Amino acid sequence: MATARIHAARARSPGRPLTSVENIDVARILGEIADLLEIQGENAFRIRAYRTAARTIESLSVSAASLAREGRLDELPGIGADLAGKIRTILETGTLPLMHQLTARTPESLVQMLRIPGLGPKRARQIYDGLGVTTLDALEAAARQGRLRTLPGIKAVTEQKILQGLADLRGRGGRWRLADADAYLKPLVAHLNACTAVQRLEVAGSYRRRKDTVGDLDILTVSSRPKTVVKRFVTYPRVTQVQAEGSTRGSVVLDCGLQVDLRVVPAMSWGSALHYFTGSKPHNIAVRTLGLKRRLKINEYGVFRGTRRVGGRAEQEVFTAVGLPWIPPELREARGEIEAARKGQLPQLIELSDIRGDLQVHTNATDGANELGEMVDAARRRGYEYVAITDHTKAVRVAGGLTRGEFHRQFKAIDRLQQRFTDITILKGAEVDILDEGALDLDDATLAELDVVVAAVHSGFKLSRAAMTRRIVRALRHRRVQILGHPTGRLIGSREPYQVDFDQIVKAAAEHGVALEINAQPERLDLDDIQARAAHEAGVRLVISTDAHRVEELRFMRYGVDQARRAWCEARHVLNTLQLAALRSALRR
Ligand code: DGT
Ligand code: CA
Ligand code: CA
Ligand code: ZN
Repeated sequence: MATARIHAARARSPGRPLTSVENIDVARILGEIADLLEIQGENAFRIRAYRTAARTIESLSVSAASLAREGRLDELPGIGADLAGKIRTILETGTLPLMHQLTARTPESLVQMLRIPGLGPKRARQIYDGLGVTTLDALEAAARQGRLRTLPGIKAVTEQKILQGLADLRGRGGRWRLADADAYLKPLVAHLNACTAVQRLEVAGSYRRRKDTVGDLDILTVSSRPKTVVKRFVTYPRVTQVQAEGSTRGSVVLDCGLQVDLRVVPAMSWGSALHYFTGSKPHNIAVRTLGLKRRLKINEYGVFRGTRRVGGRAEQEVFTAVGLPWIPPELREARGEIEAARKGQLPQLIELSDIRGDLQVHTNATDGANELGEMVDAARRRGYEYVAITDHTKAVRVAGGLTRGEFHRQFKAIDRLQQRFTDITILKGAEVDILDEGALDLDDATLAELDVVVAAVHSGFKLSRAAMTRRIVRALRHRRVQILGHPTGRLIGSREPYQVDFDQIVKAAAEHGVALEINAQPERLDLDDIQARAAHEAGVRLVISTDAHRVEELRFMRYGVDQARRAWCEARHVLNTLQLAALRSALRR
């Protein structure tokens, strides 16, 4: 979908190359090509090559453009000279001729169907050929009327899944995962900061509050030449639609579909504008109401007593005016932060630098992309004191889960590797699958040898609420389980959490001393902010883990910490802020 808009952008300004193609764009184009190839019934090898390349590029921590400049694209795993050349073309032109050829050969409705979460190319083709479905509405009607199940291999549950996928696709309501918005934002901010008229810049709104998803981006700047800044903004090469262009504000849509608002304010209004546009709206209203009690008018222009300006240059002045200390943006949701601030009881929020290790990391022994040694070395380079290797158990077949024998081989490899490193401790772990009835997918003797046992649900999402609750509580009772991984199973924008009595999970976790995970994968962020807060307020300990499946994903820790901050977490609520010895005893039950 992003690619379609990229084409539109190029059509609008022929001959002008995109100056800032991001890794995420390259990944989307490669992924879309893989899907289109699959629809065309192409060779599986070729399809896989594109799909792997897409994942590799998406999770790079450096920009593909910089690798291309250094001629180093083909050093990436799975990317040979041919793919490297294609990636260079995408970077230079924003697209690939192959993309056009494939899209031209594929009916539009099939391309649309590919966007439905959970509907793959094979099935889309089958539905298209079998029923002649040419719009998403027709697809929905066919699913509701039970006509899809007249096709071989499609059952009632498949129809339900497709309907759910359609609802998710539409109901995402145009919200963006924070990490995706980040990827689009970075080059835009660089573009603005390169303009000498921009004296100060901050991204406000839900982005600054670090919400798990954002509706749009709100950029705030200070300048004495606002028109120049607005011009710079609306002429950003990736703008496809200018919705508003005023003397001090602008509003645009980028080629990916993301909306961005810009406001330019004078330096004397910076603080009050930053506070106002950071929100949230209910928080703003509460602060403004406090102001009214002191006969102060508080708005985006400043803090006023009558017509006299009494503050607004710095954000702190807004809070000071109403007798409060500065409140971190992550807390500004009108969830008790004003009360806490008034009593001097704001939490000392956890910071990324408090994190001493990662407790859920995968390797290529299962579905990870990197070798054990690479993951450990990357964790070490982040300055961690410890890292837990937690590959899947055998029930998670799609991930190539390990048998007990394979775990023992991995333990030996860890022992050997540990001898090479004195500055990081490798913890032996597993992400043990919780089976349908709540039993664990690994024998007790092997579990007893592990330093870190993460238990998690990977199948049977459709159990009743009662059965799912029983299943998880039973797993939490197992004396070897230390952490419940991605506790609700949600995937932002594509899968709802499974039905479960969350209060019972919290109660059982507290009773048995099991920690709940904040999984930092940008599409999981599971627990979410509200659940994580409920958990630690009930005395449950948390961990923040990246669930990294490749070296570059270790950086997702940032997003996990963001959500922990939104959950009012202090370092003491999170076990992986502890030094190794303390962590070990905290994990022991
Ligand atoms: P989003 O974009 O849906 O993720 O959420 P926000 O919080 O970024 O909301 P947005 O972009 O509509 O507006 C940015 C901020 O501007 C918002 O957090 C608070 C402020 N704001 C917008 N409209 C109003 C309003 O009517 N009253 C007050 N007090 N503040 C507002
Ligand atoms: Ca916003
Ligand atoms: Ca906005
Ligand atoms: Zn998992």
